[in-house]
Amino acid sequence: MMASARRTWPSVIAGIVATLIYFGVAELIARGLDVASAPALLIGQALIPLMPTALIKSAIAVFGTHDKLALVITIVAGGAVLGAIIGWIGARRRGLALVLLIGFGLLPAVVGFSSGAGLVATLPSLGGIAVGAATFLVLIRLADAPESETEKHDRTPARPGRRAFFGLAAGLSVVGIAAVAAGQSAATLARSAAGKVTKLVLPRPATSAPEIPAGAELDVPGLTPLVTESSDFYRIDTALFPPSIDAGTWELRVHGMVENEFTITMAELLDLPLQEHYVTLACVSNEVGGDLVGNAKWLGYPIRDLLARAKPHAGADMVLSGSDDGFTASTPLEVLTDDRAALLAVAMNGHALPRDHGYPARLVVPGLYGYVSATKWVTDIEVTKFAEKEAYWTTRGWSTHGPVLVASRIDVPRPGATVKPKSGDRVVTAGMAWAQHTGIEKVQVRIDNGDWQEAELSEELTSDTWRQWRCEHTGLSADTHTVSVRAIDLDGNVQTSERRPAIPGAATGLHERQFTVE
Ligand SMILES: Nc1nc2c(c(=O)[nH]1)N[C@H]1C(S)=C(S)[C@@H](COP(=O)(O)O)O[C@H]1N2
Ligand SMILES: [Mo]
Repeated sequence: MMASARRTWPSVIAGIVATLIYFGVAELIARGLDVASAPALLIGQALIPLMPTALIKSAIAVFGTHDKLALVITIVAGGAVLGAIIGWIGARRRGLALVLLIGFGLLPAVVGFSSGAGLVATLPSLGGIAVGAATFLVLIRLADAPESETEKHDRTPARPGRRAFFGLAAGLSVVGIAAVAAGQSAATLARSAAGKVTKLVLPRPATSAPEIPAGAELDVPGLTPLVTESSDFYRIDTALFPPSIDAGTWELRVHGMVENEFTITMAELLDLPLQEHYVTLACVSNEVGGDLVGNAKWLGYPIRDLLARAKPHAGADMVLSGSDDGFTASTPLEVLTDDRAALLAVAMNGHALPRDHGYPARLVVPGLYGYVSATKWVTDIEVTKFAEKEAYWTTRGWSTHGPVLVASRIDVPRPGATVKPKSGDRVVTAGMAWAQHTGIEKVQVRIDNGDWQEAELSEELTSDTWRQWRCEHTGLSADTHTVSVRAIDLDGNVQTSERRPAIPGAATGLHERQFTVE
């Protein structure tokens, strides 16, 4: 049986309003119960694993870096579109529409529950479903009512039922959106309040980082600074909101295949001799030329010494570190026990870790991508075997071992820039190169298809940090040119020009940029 347009539109509108009420009610319940399961965000989480694997990490990068408000708006708007479709179906098959409303409404409950938040995480969605489905039915009934009345009696032009329908639909939409907005603002306030608990008083480092030599920074306008400000440091989080942990109650448990299991509190950790190291951290999903890489001064306790206290059993070959948000990373045990500056860090650039970067404690391991080493909000260290346990990204198609590949990037000139040659006909190109824990041997730059030319390198801070490069070019025609760059590490690995996507083990290829000489 075909439904008429007169019945389709009210049903579509009822679907949209029911969805907004769903989000609104669920949001208020989430705030009331103080569970971190804002349904709109749980849906974001739910969608991530449904995306093609190659997209997942870039999606995470986008969610992690951009305003969460935009995400909430996108998801509520997307939900409303889905609600409209369900409403359209409902004009024909009301029962099916209800099943779909309930089914989609349950998604966040499933995500919340399976992320280990417990049954309480399902309550916001269940409440939202109940009120949302009731809204849908009431609106449909209201839309239906006047039609049958006008059919019974004369064709009266006044349709009080219709007016009531639109009035109620508009009113409830406003209520739903306002509830989401109120819930989100309350959550934001609660989070910033929670961030103010127990401020860490940092001890003086037992071993300080080296002074930055004058030659470690080249003077080129537009070139990335050697040390990245914490507020400019890239962010990758699988959790849409960073957990807020009180340093006063934080504990790290070290266990698994060890002789001596123990837990350590923040007070105990801060009492240990802490070391300060500059380490450049990079994300495996960084595109060629991308900016998911940064360099900071970290203060922390060597993981090697923590593990020495735990005494790993022979046969163990991996450390699975886990955090409060369900993220895990698998790091080769040998990397954590050799002499590199792998740290359980409590400070970044001289201050307690910002919440986004792992407050109150995180791991930082030179030479490995973040996803296999740099667990933020770390609370658990389990000594185990690669054959027995798998980490968060590894179960999603990324390689188990994540050593950093030699890489380089062009910062200057900006893409598509028009360049006026300096004194004489000199054009300057500049950028960054990194091969953490191996070190950069040289950087070579090429204009169009010319010969590779050796760039000037900034003085190395340590082999764990990136270096700046700068190159001068003369005799370039007043035309558009392409500059490319490649780095060679101290083991003699030449950065490959072969283009490969980021999954499973980092993108390769050379960074190129076009500019015009005036
Ligand atoms: N708990 C937790 N730790 C995490 C992640 C995460 O999503 N959750 N992302 C990892 C990834 S993929 C990277 S690249 C680094 C990024 O650290 P940053 O956000 O401080 O730059 O953190 C790692 N540690
Ligand atoms: Mo990453």
